Amino acid sequence: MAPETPGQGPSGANQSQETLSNLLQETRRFAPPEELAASANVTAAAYDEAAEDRLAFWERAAERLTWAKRWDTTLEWNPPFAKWFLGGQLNVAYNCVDRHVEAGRGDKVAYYWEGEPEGDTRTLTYADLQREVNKAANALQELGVGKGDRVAIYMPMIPELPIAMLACARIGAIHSVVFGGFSATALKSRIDDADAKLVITADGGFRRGAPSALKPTVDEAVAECPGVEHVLVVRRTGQDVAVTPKDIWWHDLVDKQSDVHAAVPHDAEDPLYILYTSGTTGKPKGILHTTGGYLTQVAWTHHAVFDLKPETDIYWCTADIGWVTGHSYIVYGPLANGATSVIYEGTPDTPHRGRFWEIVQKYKVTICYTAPTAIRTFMKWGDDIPAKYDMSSLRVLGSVGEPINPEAYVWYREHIGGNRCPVVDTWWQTETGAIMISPLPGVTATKPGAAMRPLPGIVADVVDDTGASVPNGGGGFLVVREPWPSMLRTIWGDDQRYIDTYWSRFEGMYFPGDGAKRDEDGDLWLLGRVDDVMLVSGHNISTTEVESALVSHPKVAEAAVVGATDPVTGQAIVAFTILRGSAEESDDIAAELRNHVAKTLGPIAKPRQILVVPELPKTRSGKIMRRLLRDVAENRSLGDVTTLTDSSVMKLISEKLPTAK
Ligand code: 6R9
Repeated sequence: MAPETPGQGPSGANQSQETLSNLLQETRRFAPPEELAASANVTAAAYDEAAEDRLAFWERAAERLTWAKRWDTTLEWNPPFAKWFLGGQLNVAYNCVDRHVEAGRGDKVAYYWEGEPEGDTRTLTYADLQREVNKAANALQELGVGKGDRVAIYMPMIPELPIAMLACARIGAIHSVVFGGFSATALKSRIDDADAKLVITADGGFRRGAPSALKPTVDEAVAECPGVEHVLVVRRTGQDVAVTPKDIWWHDLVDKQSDVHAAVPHDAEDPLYILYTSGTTGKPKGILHTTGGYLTQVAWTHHAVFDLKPETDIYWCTADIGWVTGHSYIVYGPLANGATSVIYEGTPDTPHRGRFWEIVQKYKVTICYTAPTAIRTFMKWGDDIPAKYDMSSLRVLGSVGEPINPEAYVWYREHIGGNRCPVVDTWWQTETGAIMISPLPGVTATKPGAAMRPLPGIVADVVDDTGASVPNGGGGFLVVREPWPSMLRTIWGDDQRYIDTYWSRFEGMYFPGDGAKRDEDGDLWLLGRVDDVMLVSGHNISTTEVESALVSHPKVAEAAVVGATDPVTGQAIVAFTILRGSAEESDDIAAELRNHVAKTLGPIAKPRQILVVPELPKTRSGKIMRRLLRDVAENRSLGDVTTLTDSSVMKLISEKLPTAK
């Protein structure tokens, strides 16, 4: 989630190095496996090279791409507006598809697509992808879509989704992918804001074993968007759909097109896409990414952070393409690197709770990139489920989306990675476009729960509320001090909001809205959104640390912690916990967990109240919505719940709280 009003949370403004908790003692270390380190794509030298000459480092990363015209200026920086590789020209789709075919790798698989219904699969080689993207690009042009036009894409996780994105990129149209779980209102506001002239969708997708319609939502949204000229519809589920005069079937239009299409080069700073952040309040922010710098950093980070060996690796990122993780690490990064990826349409529990591990076994996945929310769910379901599958192919594991609790990290390492695979905890945002802070799997001795160091070429820091760097052992606000190639260029149509949201809290620094601490070794630990920090008896305590302490108890799978107003302490800690599969709820569990937190973190962090709940409220991208839990804990009526995955969860939780009605 993106910062709405950074530093304006209940205690965010007070957060500083003196008062931020620095309580969690984590001593486990995991050195990189020797074999991986010996043949790693990127070694420790990269840090020195980038430190010596950052721009030269990014130039070398850009040289991994194929440019139609080399740039003249590596970086033009008029703070806070950056232009990278100015004067350079390239085509993103050519880089992601054609150049691999031209290099004789047309028969290499780009995507193994696994539909949710078992046995419903497709395999697309790079040559297949080239034909499909070309046909789609020709179709878009037949519909009058041209360079700079906006195309809204609202689709399930089917191959036509990346194909549609690449077709836009090829012709220079700007795509705006809207996650398929969003409502008609959310879709409409995004179509409106971007002023899209085309919407690409499907009749529906499969969700938890049944077809789930998308088209009616599009109809409802488009009815109020007069600027939309056409709706291009993929037939996926075959369910009955109403047909409006704007509708065109994908198979009627795209299938008949020529599979040849000349990719014209675009300027490095031409827009590639808009992606709206899942902001919880206010108008969604259209994060704008451009062409050359974005592709440079997503491709390099995918190569470096996952140690991707395109010839032998089978890479699987479990995110939805509707989020930035899917844009950068299912579509653009992996394809630019010529990777073979798995795309899975469905949910992890359909038709059974071992589906993910069955997919790993089936495709012999070597690199798996998923989110803490999923990992904690798997912990809750029990160790015996992954144990049934052969996952010996795995060699690198990644995590993204939220701070990963050390215990979840260790569980992931052990039960999924067989204690053999490095786990890379990757910090970044929709706004940053690509990974910013992460271990390198062949270099870094990792600490569970720490994102460790800014990647080579990234200058991040932790500062106090005056903007001064904190020393080792201190905590405060995460900032980025220098522009980076894949940074957002602005908020679509609103430069002022871009300045206000990200560049106004600290002079000359990008403020992502997250708290962090730098440990005694100088390694970084992300502490969640500063708006979530709690102020208890004058101490700033991060929700992340208390949650991690709770998850370190063998009976707890997942925890969410909030600060509720308290007459004595200012705020008091209220914890919502989900127990592991095998743990029984008992009367004394609350006391046991409170004591466990006090023992692990110190008495100041002891929750006032602990509730065992069946579920936690999550955004559609899987992040815990603490704001709603604060409402429950403070006995208020709930705020905006429209971004919740499942609004019935809040009722279940309220019922558990003795003081809440
Ligand atoms: C990629 C993505 C961004 C926010 C970010 C932060 C949280 C993401 C994290 C992490 C701790 C990590 N976040 N990765 N926090 N450790 N490894 O998730 O983008 O949806 O824009 O969310 O997610 O709070 O500011 P986005």
